[in-house]
Amino acid sequence: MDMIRTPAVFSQKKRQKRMSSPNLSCNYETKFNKFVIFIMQRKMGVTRRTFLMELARRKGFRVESELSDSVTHIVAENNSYLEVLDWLKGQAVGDSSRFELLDISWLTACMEAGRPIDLEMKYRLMEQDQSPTSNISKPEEPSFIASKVSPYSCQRKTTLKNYNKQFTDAFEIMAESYEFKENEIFCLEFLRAASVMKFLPFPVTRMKDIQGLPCMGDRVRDVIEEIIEEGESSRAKEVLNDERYISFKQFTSVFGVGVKTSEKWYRMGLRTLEEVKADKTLKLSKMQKAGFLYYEDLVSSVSKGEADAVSLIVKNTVYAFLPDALVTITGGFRRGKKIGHDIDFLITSPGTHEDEKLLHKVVDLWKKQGLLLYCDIIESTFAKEQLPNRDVDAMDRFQKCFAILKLYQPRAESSSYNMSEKIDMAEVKDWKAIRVDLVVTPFEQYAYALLGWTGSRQFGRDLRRYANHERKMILDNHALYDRKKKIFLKAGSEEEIFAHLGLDYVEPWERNA
Ligand code: DCT
Ligand code: MG
Repeated sequence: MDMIRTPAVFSQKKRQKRMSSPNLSCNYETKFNKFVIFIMQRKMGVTRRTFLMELARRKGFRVESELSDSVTHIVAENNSYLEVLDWLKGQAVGDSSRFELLDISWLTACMEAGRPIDLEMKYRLMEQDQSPTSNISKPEEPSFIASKVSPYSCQRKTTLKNYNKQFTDAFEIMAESYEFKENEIFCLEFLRAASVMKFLPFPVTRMKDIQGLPCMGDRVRDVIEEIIEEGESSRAKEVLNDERYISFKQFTSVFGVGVKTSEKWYRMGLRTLEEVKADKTLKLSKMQKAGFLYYEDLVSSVSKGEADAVSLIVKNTVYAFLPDALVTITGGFRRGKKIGHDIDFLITSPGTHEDEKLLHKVVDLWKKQGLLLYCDIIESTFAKEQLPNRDVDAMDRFQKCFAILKLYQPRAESSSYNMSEKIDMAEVKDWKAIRVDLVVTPFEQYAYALLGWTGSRQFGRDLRRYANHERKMILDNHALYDRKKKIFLKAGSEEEIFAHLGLDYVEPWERNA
């Protein structure tokens, strides 16, 4: 999680991740060379055709804009076999039998699969097909009812499969620029819209596709409309070129630097990290100093393999002091993500005693072993019977440690090196700095902590909003309180918390809202 939160909508890691800004260009590598697609514009319209061509190219298919000699597959929408033949005649095509004539459903199936799909009968346009859409189901919209989509992401099972990245990338850029302006309302509006788009089981290609969906305000619709029509959002592009945005993006990519510090630096006339580093009058916090020192390592994402390696270190160290402890990886990795910006751990123990020394013992051992590059332990401020916090972005009160660990990485094969090269190898850095969050929770609060720390942030935010507005309950990472009955609801598992809230259970990998 991020340390500096104001208005606390994006995590530090997300900022770091997005340093390699999503570009909006359109030069794609062809992955499937065996055939060449041509998409008919007739009855489809230029906008949708352009969109589909772009989408297919992005997925690695060869698509021609003109009906050239190399074309092998013709794709049509709402046209019968005879209508397509008729149209081909008009194009002065002699032998139309050299083409595969296919319905658009074949192409959308390919897009969904991300690879060519077999030319099954149901996709072929054939003579007996007199009506344009007979026998053809539209796999892109399987009984999808927009008006039934919940405005709360905790009621939308959202996996990592995102059909609408083009839209959600633009929304997240917009949201971040509003976050930098501390405009929380507009920021959340775009984050909510991005979350809804991530849930859709099909790519949006026309305005009709978003009709009836929640969280689609005018500002959001304008961006969608422009992307459908122009292939990109001029507003998102403007943001990416905006001086203030570019500076804030750099500043907040440093561990320990949030919007407030960025604002201060920007007002001082600083624009780049080089300028910040060169300014000797600035007083950097201990955290920011570590952020600059390990900058390169920390902005590069953490892989699943690295997370597993760190997990082993954390478990072994914790078990050495507390053999019956429960150590669980949370955050994005628990949701099935393959990369992250830090690794989040929850530590608890079924025993009745609470050991506030545990975290100190763990970091002391790492210090002795030379594995600890930075650490900041925050003591618990939790008091019994304290009501849950209503602020959905508030930091919880667990004892925790924000650390940077040194993870040694296996060296490349060195047997073939001669002596002088071996000496050079000794100077090669063979470790990577990794951000690790350790959170210690009392056993009876573990389920709540696990639910909160698994995220995503949007999922957690909506869960708490849902509890408050739909159930008159207050939820945070410690507890659930029923305001009407004036009681705390105990839970030993995440399933029980969903049940208390009257919600269907959502698996961790379905919480990528
Ligand atoms: N969290 C929380 N309370 C906060 C802030 C965050 O409960 N005040 C939760 C939400 C997600 C989880 O902690 C982990 O946070 P991050 O590490 O920021 O997010 P992530 O999903 O793990 O993303 P990343 O892969 O970038 O680390
Ligand atoms: Mg994380």
